[in-house]
Amino acid sequence: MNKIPSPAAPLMRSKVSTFVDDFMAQVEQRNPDEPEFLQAVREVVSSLVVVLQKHPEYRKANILDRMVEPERVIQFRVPWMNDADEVQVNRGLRVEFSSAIGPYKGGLRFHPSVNLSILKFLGFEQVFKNSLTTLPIGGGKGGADFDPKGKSDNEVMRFCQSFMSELYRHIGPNTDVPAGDIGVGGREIGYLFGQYKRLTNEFTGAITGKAFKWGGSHIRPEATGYGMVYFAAAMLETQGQSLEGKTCLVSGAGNVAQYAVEKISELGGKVVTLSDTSGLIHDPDGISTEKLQWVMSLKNKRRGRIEEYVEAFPTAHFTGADPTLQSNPLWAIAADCAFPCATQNELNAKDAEHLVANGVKVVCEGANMPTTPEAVDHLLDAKILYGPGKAANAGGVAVSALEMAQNSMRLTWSREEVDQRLQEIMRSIHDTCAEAAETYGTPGNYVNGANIAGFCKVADAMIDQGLV
Ligand code: NDP
Ligand code: 2IT
Repeated sequence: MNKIPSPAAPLMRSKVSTFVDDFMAQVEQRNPDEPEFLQAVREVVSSLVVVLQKHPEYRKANILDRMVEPERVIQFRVPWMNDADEVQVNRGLRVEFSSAIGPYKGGLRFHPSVNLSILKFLGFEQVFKNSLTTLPIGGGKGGADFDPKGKSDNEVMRFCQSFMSELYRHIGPNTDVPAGDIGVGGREIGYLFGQYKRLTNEFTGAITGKAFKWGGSHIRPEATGYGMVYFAAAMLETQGQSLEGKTCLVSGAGNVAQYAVEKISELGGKVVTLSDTSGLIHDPDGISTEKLQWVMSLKNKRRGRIEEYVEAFPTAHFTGADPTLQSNPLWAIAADCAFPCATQNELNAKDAEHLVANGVKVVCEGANMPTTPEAVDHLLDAKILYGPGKAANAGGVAVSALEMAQNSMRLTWSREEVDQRLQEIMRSIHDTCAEAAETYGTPGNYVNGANIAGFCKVADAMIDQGLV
């Protein structure tokens, strides 16, 4: 355990960073080659020094060292046959990070980039996020380095069935409850649940994101995007503002981005961008309801590229993705609000400079850790309203927990009821983060607020439950 700066001493920036550096040196030594995980841990630990100073009980129980170690990591082989009758092998993983406040809960990601570092960063973030939701869920994350892009429905089904043939023994409605994430949407959840049910001979809420007709919850598909917009609206409200009339940038074109566009438009904002791995579209007229329906059909049914948008709507422009560029042209478009909804580290320091120079008021994260640490510092220094993903995108997992509750009761709530609960939860997360930031001396800093409030609940539960 590292030495925390004494509570009696004034909390100098240099002492904080010495503690963080020493702590991170240990974490790095134990987890080499896990840059995303180390990035996520560093951010959280940097927020927590003030809490550890005030709470000797957390130091005595060595909570921080315990929290950065997942309770369990499962890795398995996923063999499957493609349409050409060729044997394929992928790697499956489930990181069961913390069950301090409830069953492990978090999504599955199918993407070629998936590895232990990425799933540990996502699982670690999930612990704090789930704690903030007010609901009894622990944290986990899983997935595979499988790329659903370009695969037939039958190939995706065979992959999902093979993946679940191992995962089923580790999950359950009171143990670990997976859901979707990048590359895992309604189609994949259907195949995964079908195989789970077949193997266990039980119809239970062991997976969320199910279709409404067979055990899902209203508003779960919408929840992450809607929740993020509710969070942004709450941040704006603290400055007497709203989304009405605001020009907004949204990145991504998947589940989170789509419903972010829908809710921003409903609240009077104008979304002018979307993107995918092929590049970005800029539609200065705004993405109307009709255009959004077209994007949903493109992405969720035809599974095409965002580039096709400009053929359907010629007033828009397409810019192809260029990995040699040092910044993303999407974030250089002048706007009032920015909503990164694609993937981690998609908004860097240069991008943040562009946003600030263009007078952005809000940056609110639908994706997990989309903003690099340098970019976050830049936004905070510029006093931009910045909503970190673990708070702002918690609406998805919150409605997953409401799906679990409905499954346990064998009842379903109406759209209105679930949306009402989602709005209350996002409001509560916002207020909790704002209060924690204020209590610990950094008013308006939602990063510190989210990390501190998320941490304290889990830490208290760990102390109550003893050394397990
Ligand atoms: P989807 O798979 O539905 O969509 C992801 C979108 O981001 C796609 O447009 C995809 O492009 C793009 N994208 C993915 N990876 C990259 C990359 N490396 N570079 C550029 N673009 C990329 O995923 P979701 O919308 O569900 O997830 C988006 C983000 O939101 C993720 O960070 C996820 O962890 C987070 N999140 C999701 C929640 C949920 O409920 N689904 C809840 C909370 C957070 P393409 O179409 O070309 O693949
Ligand atoms: O990152 C996330 O919060 C999700 N992908 C949703 C997890 C869930 O269990 O609904």
